Amino acid sequence: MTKGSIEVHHRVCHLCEAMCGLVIKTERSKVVDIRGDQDDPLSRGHVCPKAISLQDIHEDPDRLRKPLKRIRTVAGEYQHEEIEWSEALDLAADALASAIQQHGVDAVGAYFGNPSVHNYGMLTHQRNLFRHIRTRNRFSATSVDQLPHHLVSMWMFGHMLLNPIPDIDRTRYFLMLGANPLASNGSIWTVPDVRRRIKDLTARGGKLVVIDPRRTETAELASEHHFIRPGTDAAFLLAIIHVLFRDSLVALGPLANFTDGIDEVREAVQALTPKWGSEATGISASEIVRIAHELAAAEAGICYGRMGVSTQAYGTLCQWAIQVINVLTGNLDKPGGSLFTQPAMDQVVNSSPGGFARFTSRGRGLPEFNYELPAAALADEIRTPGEGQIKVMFTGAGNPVLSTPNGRALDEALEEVDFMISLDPALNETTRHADIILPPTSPLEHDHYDIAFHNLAIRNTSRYSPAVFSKPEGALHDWEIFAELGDRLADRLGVESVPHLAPHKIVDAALRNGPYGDDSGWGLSIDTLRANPSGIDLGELQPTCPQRLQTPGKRIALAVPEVLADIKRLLSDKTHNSRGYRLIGRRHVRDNNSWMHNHQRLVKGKPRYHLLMHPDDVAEEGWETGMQITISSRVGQLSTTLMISDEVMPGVVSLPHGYGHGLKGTRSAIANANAGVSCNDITDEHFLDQLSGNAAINGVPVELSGA
Ligand SMILES: Nc1nc2c(c(=O)[nH]1)N[C@H]1C(S)=C(S)[C@@H](COP(=O)(O)OP(=O)(O)OC[C@H]3O[C@@H](n4cnc5c(=O)[nH]c(N)nc54)[C@H](O)[C@@H]3O)O[C@H]1N2
Ligand SMILES: Nc1nc2c(c(=O)[nH]1)N[C@H]1C(S)=C(S)[C@@H](COP(=O)(O)OP(=O)(O)OC[C@H]3O[C@@H](n4cnc5c(=O)[nH]c(N)nc54)[C@H](O)[C@@H]3O)O[C@H]1N2
Ligand code: SF4
Ligand SMILES: [Mo]
Repeated sequence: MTKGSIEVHHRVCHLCEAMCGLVIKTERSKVVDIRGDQDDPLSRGHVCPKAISLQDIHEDPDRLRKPLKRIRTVAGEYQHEEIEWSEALDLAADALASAIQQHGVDAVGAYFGNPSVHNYGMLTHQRNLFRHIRTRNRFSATSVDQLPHHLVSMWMFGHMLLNPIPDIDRTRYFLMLGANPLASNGSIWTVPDVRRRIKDLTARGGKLVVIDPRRTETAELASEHHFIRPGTDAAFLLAIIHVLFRDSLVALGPLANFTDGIDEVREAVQALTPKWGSEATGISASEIVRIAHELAAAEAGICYGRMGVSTQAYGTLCQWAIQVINVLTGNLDKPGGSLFTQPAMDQVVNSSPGGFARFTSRGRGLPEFNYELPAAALADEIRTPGEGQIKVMFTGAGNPVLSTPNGRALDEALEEVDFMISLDPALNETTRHADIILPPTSPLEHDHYDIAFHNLAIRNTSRYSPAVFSKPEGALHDWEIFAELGDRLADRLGVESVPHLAPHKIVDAALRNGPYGDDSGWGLSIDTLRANPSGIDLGELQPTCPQRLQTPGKRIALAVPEVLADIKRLLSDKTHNSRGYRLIGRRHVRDNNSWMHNHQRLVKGKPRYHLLMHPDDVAEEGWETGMQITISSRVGQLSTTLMISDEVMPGVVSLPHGYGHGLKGTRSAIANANAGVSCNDITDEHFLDQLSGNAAINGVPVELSGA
């Protein structure tokens, strides 16, 4: 559509999981306005302050437009300089081929970061390269994040991507642990405009109960907030399950026809009384009993937990207990409870169900999940000599130096690989180690279909976004870089390459073959979506079980042996509930992990990377706001500014992640001027959810000194 010289584009925001619809106005090659798309059936006009930064990302003078090669200067220092695409791709392919020919495919390590799931070309075309590199040394941000969700879904429902989604718009009672959607805009739960949805919930007489060691923005809006000692949620949840059995509140409804393992679960929680739960968590036994009763009595209720409960020492046990509670109260697969989506491009049908512990890491014997090893083992796998050692490292859309535990050790290890390739638009803390950086087009220069997050949304919708700007001369999209590199590697290895089908063609085929495709009344395709630029509403979530279950016999498996064994680990763990300061993270609505600190409109205002500490603790230590505090853990220490806040509970300190910029050789002027410290310099790569190998970046034991 053209109005004078102003062009109007419809676009989905890909920055977080909320998938807000946008209307972007441009004049020639400039963005002149970005606002919410009122006609988007999911986001209904909502945006957060990050939406406008799509313009800043596009215009960022530090964003790489051409490949960089790292060279050593006469002074012995490293620096990056621009080279042509063909040279960069050849150098990268040479390094990969020679590592594979000399040492085998495991000599290539790969780490994929969070934005790789928000960029559909990265999802569709990774295999153009990695089908030639079936390495065991694959890592991703999943294992510093949602791995327990996938594992539990695989075990209980038969597919790692069959994640139940909280039906907030129809619920009466919402028990939320370790999530702060007011800042994060929802996770494993695509829920744009969550503030209004929470307000609507309480306005219709429903309740939101938040369990969090910090009184977050979400807790402020909740009907109730309870502090919990970090890392002890499993005890709270298991005690709730105990009460459901003890007080005869178990009522599965229709789920009873296809659920197994209830007796084993009853048996496993028999001794886990509210009193026991209370000792660990700090939440009183009577409150635990009351919450269990209220959830069970609600006409429709939800138990949901996110980052704060998956990235802790019992993350998998927590996510399992959450789903068990939803099943035992009859709230799974029920409107107003938690439901499975029926997306137009169904990842449950289109991808592998997942697998666990088919091999382990060489260094510490940590289990793979879905052919990925835990990110906490990456530095080990670079450093441990012998067969399978990583010689060439590939990173795509990730910044593990700032985002994975003991990032400093990884920062050092990355200097030890023979060659490193990064697919990334930024010269940052991680990519500064790369010999070759391959920068893709900006988000506004490529089209988008959200392959991942329609699968997790509170409503079934479908939306395609054409590119806002055409691709600059010579530039390549992420998917084209994978395809080009894949071809070159295939050539060097003497194997066949894969055809390059543009991502929208792959999506078109999936849509037309999907549940709303050619064989349905919807006739969904890229063409129908082009004709409906604000997206198409496919309706609210519906009960889908048992048909949607992917387990043998289409049954829900409650008694997961690995998890039941983990309850015993919890019971014998003397450190689980030990006193001393515990470190937790926090998110701010204007941050996005480590990578959006180079945009003035997002970083303006007071610095956001100070340490929060409760007034009683500060008084006891004899400290005051503004002091420099040294925080130490098993792996290292850092210093930052103290801020008194009764938002955090006594015994808990909070630092956000994703800061710690300003390292030598990086190129991000604004971020480097607001560098902050990286809390992952003190999170511990040995402090894990031992069952899954997921990093425990919350509840890390730390010591403080005011020197
Ligand atoms: N202590 C602590 N640590 C944490 C967390 C925490 O809460 N506390 N959170 C964890 C979580 S949930 C996550 S997901 C991870 C995130 O960890 P990562 O994914 O490793 O890190 P990001 O900061 O998201 O880095 C994203 C990178 O992708 C690049 N990028 C952005 N868009 C594109 C694109 O379209 N194409 C390409 N090729 N590159 C792109 C950016 O330039 C940047 O380098 O951090 C984890 N680490
Ligand atoms: N603005 C913004 N939005 C984002 C991101 C971002 O960096 N910034 N990152 C995106 C990503 S990659 C993800 S994965 C999602 C994450 O989405 P969320 O999980 O909703 O985000 P967090 O704010 O990390 O919420 C975790 C909460 O857990 C609490 N917590 C910490 N330890 C414990 C504990 O032991 N028990 C309990 N009960 N709570 C605990 C923390 O205080 C925090 O409030 O957000 C996404 N959206
Ligand atoms: S909440 Fe903000 S960052 Fe997330 S999709 Fe919406 S506008 Fe984008
Ligand atoms: Mo994440």
